[in-house]
Amino acid sequence: MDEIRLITIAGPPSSGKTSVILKMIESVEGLKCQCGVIKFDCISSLDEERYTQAGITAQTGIAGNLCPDHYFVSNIEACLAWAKENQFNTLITESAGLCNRCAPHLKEMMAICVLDNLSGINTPLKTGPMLKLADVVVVTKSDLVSQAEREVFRYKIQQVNPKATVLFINGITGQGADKLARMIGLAKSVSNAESLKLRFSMPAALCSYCLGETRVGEDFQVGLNRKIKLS
Ligand SMILES: Nc1nc2c(ncn2[C@@H]2O[C@H](COP(=O)(O)OP(=O)(O)OP(=O)(O)O)[C@@H](O)[C@H]2O)c(=O)[nH]1
Ligand SMILES: [Zn+2]
Ligand SMILES: [Zn+2]
Repeated sequence: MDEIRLITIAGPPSSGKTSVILKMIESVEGLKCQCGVIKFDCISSLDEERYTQAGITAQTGIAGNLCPDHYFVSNIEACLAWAKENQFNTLITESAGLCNRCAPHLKEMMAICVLDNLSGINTPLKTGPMLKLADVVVVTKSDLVSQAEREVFRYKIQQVNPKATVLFINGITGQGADKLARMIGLAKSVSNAESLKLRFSMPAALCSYCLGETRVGEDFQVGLNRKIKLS
């Protein structure tokens, strides 16, 4: 059975995911023709065009009003089948990571989180399992901050995820992308989606508001909800 190296890349909007993926693919000889990228987003995305312009086969999945990671997990099997049909040996998924509580990361499969060094030093502390459970954390836009800010950011990442390898990559020049390329060379492959498991169970979201309720009062709140404690 064909094996596919599946790599999940997640990070906040505009953190530099596409830039890093493009530079990484370019730095591995022959990868361009052997890999496919699928972008998961909520509302719209122009990433597919950027990949296509770079000669990379890409697709887009728009989650609409669903959490993009819930949408991801219900579609990853079809994405693997697509990659097989195209005879790729590598499938990269790029997720918007809008809801910081979910993560598309899968057990055994290489998991990468991309964070923007400009986003504030406490961003790592506010980022959930997509950072905490990543194997590699890529920090972009460090060209725009001081050495001290780079080191503080690295320290904050390590507080949340001490095991991850932290790589500083410039998404514009590609500086540092070769290190990531070497790491993906070690990534494991999978032959079918049935054996895959999420690293983290998705948070429950099942209440009247998920089903379209717009009225605010308590009488309209059915299902899972939690009340704020005010002192
Ligand atoms: N200065 C600087 N700019 C960067 C770097 N990496 C990315 N950018 C810029 O940041 C912006 C967003 O980069 P993208 O690669 O589109 O980010 P993304 O995470 O893929 O964005 P979405 O998929 O739309 O969420 C672009 O204008 C990039 O040129 C970097 O290392 N340094
Ligand atoms: Zn992108
Ligand atoms: Zn979510």
